[in-house]
Amino acid sequence: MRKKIVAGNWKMNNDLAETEMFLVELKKQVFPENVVVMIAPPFTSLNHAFNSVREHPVMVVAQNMHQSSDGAFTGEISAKMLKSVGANTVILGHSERRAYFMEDSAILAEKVNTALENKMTVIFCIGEELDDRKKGNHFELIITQLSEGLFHIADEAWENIIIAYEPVWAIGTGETASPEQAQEMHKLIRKTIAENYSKTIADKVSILYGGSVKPDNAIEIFGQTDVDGGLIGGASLNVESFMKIVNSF
Ligand code: G2H
Repeated sequence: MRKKIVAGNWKMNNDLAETEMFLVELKKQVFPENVVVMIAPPFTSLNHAFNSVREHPVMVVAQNMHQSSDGAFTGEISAKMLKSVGANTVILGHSERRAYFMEDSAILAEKVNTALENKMTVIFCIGEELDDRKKGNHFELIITQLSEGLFHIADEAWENIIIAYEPVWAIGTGETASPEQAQEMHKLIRKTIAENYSKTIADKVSILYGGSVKPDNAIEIFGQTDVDGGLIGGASLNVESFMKIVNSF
């Protein structure tokens, strides 16, 4: 059985007081036993969130980290720093990092290595732009992002990898991939992992869908065979809508 996961990616939202207001509400909720619930607050709220949810089945994860272990990288955060504030999981390769912060596959492969060396779990994001889909390049592009970012890792490292497929054209736009489009891509991702590693490994990897997941479309998307949950942006900022999505399996 693969893990079902719902992860809220807060992006650059919620200061410390807003984080606490959200957590006060979240901690009153009962989570389904078969779903791993994660939230990814900004760096400034990580430690507070980690301490606040200690007694609750919510994992606190980071949205990014630097590939180096330490040094003169003004404004950056290392794996060790994240772990010191309770974040043992990190989102890497989000399309916003790729697009606005020029993170290419080479940098992301380094970040993956650093995270794994530090015994962290990685939520590795991949996704095509609208133009790629229009040109029919989307399958090829996803295979390239997968292989350049991840296919150098050892078999056993896959235990610490979660994939998030996020078509860029569906992020924050209100436009969602259809359940069939999501399933088609998730199936391809799993098949590609099986071909490059093994079916056993591929069958165990959780593949999340991200891109305008909302309470009214989550059930259909999560109902697809190869969709194991979601990476949720906008709809994770409100406890009520987030919980509806958590309860959508
Ligand atoms: C995709 C997603 C969360 P949203 O980036 O990572 O955001 O749900 O707002 O499209």
